[in-house]
Amino acid sequence: MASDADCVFCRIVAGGIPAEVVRETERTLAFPDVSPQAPVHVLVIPKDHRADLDAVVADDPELAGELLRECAAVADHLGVREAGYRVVTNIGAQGGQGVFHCHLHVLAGRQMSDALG
Ligand code: IU
Repeated sequence: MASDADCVFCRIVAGGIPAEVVRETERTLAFPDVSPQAPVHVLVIPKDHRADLDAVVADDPELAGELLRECAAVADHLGVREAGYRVVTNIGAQGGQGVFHCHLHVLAGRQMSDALG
């Protein structure tokens, strides 16, 4: 499905919900998380609707690679790549996913704990 009218991230892609664009490619968009958990907290998403990274890897591994490259590009763009950053993606309800449109969290700007949940 290219777009889901009920999906909040599809509505951001379509421009129906405003978001500051941090980076954009033909197939990806990066914008700040509305509830930042670190000084830098950006979400990198595919523009087409995909439920999670698992679905992207299964359907379009090249896009999965592009999403990961975009995380590094966001870190570069925001000047945190050298200091270090964290990339997290939650998959499924038990994985802690709340929005069911694939997104990679890019977190930086503070020391990350070694706890992984
Ligand atoms: P999760 O991995 O699905 O749990 O993360 C969803 C994230 O989406 C969470 O950090 C929210 O703050 C964020 N978010 C957002 O940035 N804008 C929105 O309109 C909504 C959620 I709804």
